[in-house]
Amino acid sequence: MATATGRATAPPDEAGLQAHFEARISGEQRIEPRDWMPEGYRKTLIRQIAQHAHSEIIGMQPEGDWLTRAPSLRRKAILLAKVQDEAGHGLYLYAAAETLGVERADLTQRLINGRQKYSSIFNYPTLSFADVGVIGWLVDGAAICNQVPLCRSSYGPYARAMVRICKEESFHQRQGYELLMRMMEGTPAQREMVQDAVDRWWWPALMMFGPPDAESPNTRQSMAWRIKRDTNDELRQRFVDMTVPQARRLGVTLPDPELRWNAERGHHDFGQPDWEEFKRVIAGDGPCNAERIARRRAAHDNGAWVREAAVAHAAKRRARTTEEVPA
Ligand code: FAQ
Repeated sequence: MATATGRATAPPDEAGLQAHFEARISGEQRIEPRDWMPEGYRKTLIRQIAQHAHSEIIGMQPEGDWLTRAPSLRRKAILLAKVQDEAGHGLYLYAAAETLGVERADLTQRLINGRQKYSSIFNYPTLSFADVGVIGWLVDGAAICNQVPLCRSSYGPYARAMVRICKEESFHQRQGYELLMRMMEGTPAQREMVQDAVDRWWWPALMMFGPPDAESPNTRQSMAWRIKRDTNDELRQRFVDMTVPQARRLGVTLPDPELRWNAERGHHDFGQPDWEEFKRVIAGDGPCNAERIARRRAAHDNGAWVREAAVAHAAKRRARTTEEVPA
């Protein structure tokens, strides 16, 4: 390394790099792909971003199941656009993960082989069209609550991907809420469908934020590195506070007898999800885990010819460009 005076200096040692990294984090400066970073930081980011990307892709399935059964052309077009957006989110996130030195193909293998997780929420079935609305309202609502702070995550490519994703998730949430408003203006049977969907999705939506802080092995370090900006419990509380007035306006009951306003805390008190169920679902034993992974594996296998064709096409273009360059 050379100084302004042209005198050579020794490259910084590990302790110097670590100190520089920490100063950037505490100064709210972004870490970029070519910056030095501790191995644990890189691994944590790969784990979280890959899990997030897998969630977006697997998350296409529960709503995708209703594409052929949407009740009108308008609802079908909206749902199709939303499901396609989720594919796009997956791609931004895989691209962000690749800046950390992993390959998307490898991450996909890890998902299919069960070595990497995806969000617990997508292991529940969509039993009626009201589920499409409730996924938009509650699942995208929880996703926004969790992801808006990630726009300030310390890793540049992740934070920038999140900005775009959050804008689209916000549209998703509104379309879900609007769908439910329309159903609630409909027949008693439609209102019952909405309430039934809320009853089934409420607790799994609360689980999306992860285990309670006291049982979250990653939160403390991820907060110190400013990958995460809030704890799991803080975000869960924010989501409950945000959702209660929306439920009231919609005319549905949230299925929690302990849910009430606590004036002293300035927040709602609420009950705990069944954390044993959460553990089972993330260990692979939820209602739809096997089905979701089998479908993902089949899609991957069926798409092999597309990947091979794309590689062959790229090689052909490269060869043509090389031929065109004068010697
Ligand atoms: N499901 O120590 P923590 C969406 C795992 S996208 C499965 O608290 P951390 C859009 C966790 O990985 C939804 N596993 O972990 C959409 C860790 O396991 P590991 C996805 C979970 O990372 C809408 C262990 O438990 N969003 O919905 C879950 O600090 C509609 C211990 O947990 C993101 O991924 C869970 N719910 O905090 C798409 C957001 N919770 O890896 C389609 C980014 C925890 O050590 C339709 N991620 N685990 O073996 C995050 O914010 C964090 O990773 C948390 C977990 C908050 C999810």
